[in-house]
Amino acid sequence: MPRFEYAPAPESTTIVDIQPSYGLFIGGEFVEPTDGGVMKSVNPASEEVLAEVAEAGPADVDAAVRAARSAYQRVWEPMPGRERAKYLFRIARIIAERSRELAVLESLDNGKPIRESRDADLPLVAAHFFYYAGWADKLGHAGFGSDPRPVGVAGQVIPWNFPLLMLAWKIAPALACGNTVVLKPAETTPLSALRFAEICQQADLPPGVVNIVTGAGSTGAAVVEHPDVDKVAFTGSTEVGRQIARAVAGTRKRVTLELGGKAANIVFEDAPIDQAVEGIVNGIFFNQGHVCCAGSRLLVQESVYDELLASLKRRMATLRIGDPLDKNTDIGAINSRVQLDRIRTLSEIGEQEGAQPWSPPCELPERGFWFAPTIFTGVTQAHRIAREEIFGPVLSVLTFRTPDEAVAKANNTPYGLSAGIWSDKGSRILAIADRLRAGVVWANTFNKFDPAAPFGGYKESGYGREGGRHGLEGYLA
Ligand code: TAP
Repeated sequence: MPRFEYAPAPESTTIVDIQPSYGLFIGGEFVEPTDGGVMKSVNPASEEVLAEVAEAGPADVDAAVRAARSAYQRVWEPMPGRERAKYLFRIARIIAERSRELAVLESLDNGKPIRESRDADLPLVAAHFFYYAGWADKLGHAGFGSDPRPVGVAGQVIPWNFPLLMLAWKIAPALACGNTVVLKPAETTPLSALRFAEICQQADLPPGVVNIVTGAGSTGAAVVEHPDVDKVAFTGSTEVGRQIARAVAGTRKRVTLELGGKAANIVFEDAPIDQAVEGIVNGIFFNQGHVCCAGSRLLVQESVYDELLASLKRRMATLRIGDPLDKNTDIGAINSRVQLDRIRTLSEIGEQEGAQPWSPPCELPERGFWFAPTIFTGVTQAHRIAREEIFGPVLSVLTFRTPDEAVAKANNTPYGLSAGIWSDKGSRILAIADRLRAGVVWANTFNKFDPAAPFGGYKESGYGREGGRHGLEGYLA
């Protein structure tokens, strides 16, 4: 099949003004850290330093929590929900207005393709604020009593894969319910959270309602362990989730954890194969596979295995890898060298354990962090690449013969965040979905998100739900 060559179509970066250095956002102002250090945020597609960012120490975190407590007591908790809603609507509108700038910044700092930051991340970020703005004056009708109260100060820690979207998932429901927040973005992707701080200023949000403390894991730990934090909300790895659960055990703190996943994407023989192939590609290569709910285990019914694999390989050969700011790019850069090393190590282990890797021929840029889209065949359930989260563009392919076998294999994982089912029969989809231990099950589609839909996991994928009416629960007393 002839392959189209695409002319470069780079998005301009002139819309984003990145300062050489940033302080911490505490009490409505950018301030220098008092006991912290400095770290650098790097563009993973070029390894160029984008900005220096403050690393908050315990005294800085303490100042942020104090600011949040004071704002909670003085203005935010006493404010009627309909007034809080106005601020949230204002933030949502500003995000929509500045979405191109935010999308470019997100792609620069994270490495994700502009097509995704522009068409997925940013619309969802704005939608989240709009959605929760709508709840702020209706909390008495949400099913949590006639006059539910906020919890207080929320300490929130987020990962690097969807920096601004994870911020929205955390901050929008917290504020709608009348809580104030101290949020720590990931070390490698702090810039969009700092831009969000500017948006809070632009929206005239009362000082101290939102505080952003940049830093590494120790800053996150200081937020989680601060005695005046009432609620901890964390998204990240299961390993750190465990540490956080231990840190808050025995305290009055509430906690919700959104952790890892190893989702099964199950293709039955009656599935529309071309559509399924699109869903498989979206399931594992969207955002370079840096997706907690990625469809990283493909389960194919044996009778259609050859046809599906041939079609999947043909489709993978058309994926374009490279400059995240090019509008034609499908797969961007891996977020950091550390993550690239992790993906490489697990892929090598996959080969050593006897699975066979395949990638389409593709040239990877010389600078930056890159990994070609890869599928492993000959994978068994015992292989580490079938059990552990790779968090990269690597798909493990397994087969099954009967629906029972598909369910047993899909559930054979310590995680339980998401799953996909591909079949022509609605009755089969419903019957299988009922038996899958996963928080979200997609049918004949994958990686679809909506602020009105709750999202969260079973087992080692965490507890609590974000999104929808359910997402209010963690922020109401
Ligand atoms: P983590 O290493 O867990 O980091 C997540 C956040 O926690 C980062 O901000 C990190 O700071 C901070 N952190 C690290 N150690 C900490 C500690 N001891 N106490 C408090 N905070 C600490 O995860 P990651 O590598 O950034 O993200 C990938 C993982 O997140 C994957 O496993 C993925 O599945 C999961 N994830 C889950 C979801 C949902 S919704 N379930 C969504 C996205 C990602 P640093 O950045 O400085 O390390």
